[in-house]
Amino acid sequence: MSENLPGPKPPNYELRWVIIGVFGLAILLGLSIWRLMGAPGRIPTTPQEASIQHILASPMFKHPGVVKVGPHHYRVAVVARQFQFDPAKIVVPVNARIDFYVTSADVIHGFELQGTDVNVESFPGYVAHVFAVFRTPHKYLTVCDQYCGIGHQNMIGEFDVVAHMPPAHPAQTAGAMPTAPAAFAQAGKTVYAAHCAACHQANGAGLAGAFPPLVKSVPGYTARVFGRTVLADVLLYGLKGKIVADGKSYNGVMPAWGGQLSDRQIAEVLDYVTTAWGNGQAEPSEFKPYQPPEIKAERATTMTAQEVWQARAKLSLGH
Ligand code: HEC
Ligand SMILES: [Cu+2]
Repeated sequence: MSENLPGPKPPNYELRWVIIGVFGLAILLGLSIWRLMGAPGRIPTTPQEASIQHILASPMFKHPGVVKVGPHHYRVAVVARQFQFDPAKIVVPVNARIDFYVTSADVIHGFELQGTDVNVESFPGYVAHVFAVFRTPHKYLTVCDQYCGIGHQNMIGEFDVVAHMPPAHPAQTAGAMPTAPAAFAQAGKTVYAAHCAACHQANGAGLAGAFPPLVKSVPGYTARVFGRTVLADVLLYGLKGKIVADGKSYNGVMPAWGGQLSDRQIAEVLDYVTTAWGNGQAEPSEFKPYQPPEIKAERATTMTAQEVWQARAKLSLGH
């Protein structure tokens, strides 16, 4: 009753709201710090760093630069790092489709071709993709438009669109990789019969519910940007986790073969499964057979069968 009467307010009337306000702020601040400090759902740092290494070790980014992938079609792979672009100078021809793939080796950078619409953010652990066609010869600057540290202003590269490409350096054409003799796939057939057919069957059709088919599903890997590497990982390190292949679910364990088979045998069996049973026709046109050095390099990235499963999940093949 007495509170509704006019008259002097109790002495701490305003202070009450100050205290409630300060407490509210403290709770909000505490909650945000708690989230940043490792509460569930925080931005993962370790797995992401692992995938930076994985991306940088992949065939596309191991030797970044320009690769001709078809008539009037080029692929440009760029690695941004503090404080430069690799490669610093890029040359492409006019009237060709240019696919840019940009990744970052350390912090967030940008890749902007000044005066054009080509402008992507490059996050460590991710690959940005954009394509463009340039109609007239011109020299552009490539700049990093995300402040990335003290040397940020030095992150400038050159991008030249020329009327005629200079003769390609051998390492700059997709065909530069040594082509496997047909003998590779042939030898792979023997490896397959000895080590794989028991589960995946001689005709590659697998056994519904137990062993996934390799028909159709293998070209799904090689058609994706990092699929080629992940397919080699499946062989070297195995695969464990729920997957969907050709519309059916599997949740088994693919044994790791890295310990039993040599680099050459793994390249051989991969060259067999990527070409047998009509898979060859489904491969992308720039597909090149596996060779032992690629397998050898992939052995350097030690993975578990679960990690391979995670890498496969990123390809959106079905899981
Ligand atoms: C003991 C049985 C077994 C053997 C032997 C075996 N695999 Fe597998 N493989 C599996 C299983 C099970 C899976 C699915 C794993 C899962 O569910 O995560 C699989 C998955 C795969 C995949 C991925 C398929 C997809 O759709 O993602 C490939 C490729 C593959 N195996 C190739 C081979 C090759 C090549 C060999 C021989 C060197 C081989 N496998 C030997 C059981 C086997
Ligand atoms: Cu930068």
